[in-house]
Amino acid sequence: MAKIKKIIAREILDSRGYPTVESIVELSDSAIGVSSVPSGLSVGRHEATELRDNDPKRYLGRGVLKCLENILNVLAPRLIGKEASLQKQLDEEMIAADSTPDKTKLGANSILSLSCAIAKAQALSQKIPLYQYIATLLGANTHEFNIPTPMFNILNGGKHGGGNIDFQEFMVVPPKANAYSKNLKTGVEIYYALKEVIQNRSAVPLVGDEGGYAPLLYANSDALKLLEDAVGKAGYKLGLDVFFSLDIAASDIKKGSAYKIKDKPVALDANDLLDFYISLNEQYHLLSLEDPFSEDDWDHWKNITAQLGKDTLIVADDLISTNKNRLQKAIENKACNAVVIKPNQVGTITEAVDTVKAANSGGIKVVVSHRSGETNDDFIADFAVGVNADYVKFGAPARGERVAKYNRLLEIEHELS
Ligand code: 2PG
Ligand code: MG
Repeated sequence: MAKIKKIIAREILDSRGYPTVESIVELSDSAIGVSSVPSGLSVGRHEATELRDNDPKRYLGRGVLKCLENILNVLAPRLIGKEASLQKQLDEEMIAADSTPDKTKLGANSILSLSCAIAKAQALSQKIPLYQYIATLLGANTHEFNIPTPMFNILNGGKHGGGNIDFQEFMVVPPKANAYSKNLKTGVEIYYALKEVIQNRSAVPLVGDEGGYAPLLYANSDALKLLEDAVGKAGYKLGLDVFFSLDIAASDIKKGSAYKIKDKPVALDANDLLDFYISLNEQYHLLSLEDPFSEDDWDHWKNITAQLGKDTLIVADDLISTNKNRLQKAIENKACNAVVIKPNQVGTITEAVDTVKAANSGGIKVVVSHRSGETNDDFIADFAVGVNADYVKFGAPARGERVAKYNRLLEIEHELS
């Protein structure tokens, strides 16, 4: 049984060049866990607080020196000397030290970097893989593991695409039945083909925040046509070898009470937008549709789940924000049938695991996700395997901070075989 001996915190950069927090936790048996936190751009209103310095003289206010102070002066003194195996108690200790409902005082970024670093150090101390340690937190079978199916975000829009088109993520998803390494190859080959499809139209294949291409297009439906061409060019069949998924991130396209999309000359109300989704779904048989409506529009979430939920995953990201209570409400209201889990939306591993438990008991599919601002930390890959997620969203299969996660899944697949 090892105790927490030493805690170090540093300000490092994420994939956007924004500062983020890295924590290093050393145990009495010399096991060390290092973890850095990601950061979202399309941030839900119900997410826990990401604390920034707001000092305009440093990094345009994006510095995280206050987080480092909170870690060293407030959290470390409460954690040092404690048993590292008591993840739940340690996370609760940090929640209590913050004492606000949204972690506004100390910052979810400060707390999560420690929560993850403790988990990594403890797994090392127990000489077990991190995914196995995560499974013990869930109270799950630690002998049977699966690699979740990847959703490859190969075309970026919305806030991640700098205004090229409205919908945020256009994803290709291979079948669940296939081995992960085979599915990775499929995603990568379609990604290569998409570059050619874009170049053949004399456009420059520049990429967005998650490494997917971000061409300037007239309509969101044009992006689906490009994807369709790429699938064919790569030698695959849509609906057989691969399926389409969308993350609309609808809170970001809502202006007042209406949604403005390039495909229509006038802004749409929620019912018209639903009709638009229904027509897209008739054409493409979408595997999943994430955040189709804004984060508090419960009525239309219920409506779309009733209408499309039988064959399509209606995935709640901003609506739930990995918050267990909001997920309970969604289950009671049948407002979704799948949920995105992002540990930094709540701020501790324990809370993220609790939301997964609620999803499992409510029959809700689990999509474990990175953020658009990432580091090379591959914690989320182990987390996804440990909680037995159905799907993972790690962006495009390109750029260092994205492939770190895809490559870690390859490593786990190899280990399990
Ligand atoms: C999303 C995420 C991750 P962000 O909306 O699902 O893909 O984006 O991290 O910017 O919130
Ligand atoms: Mg989302």
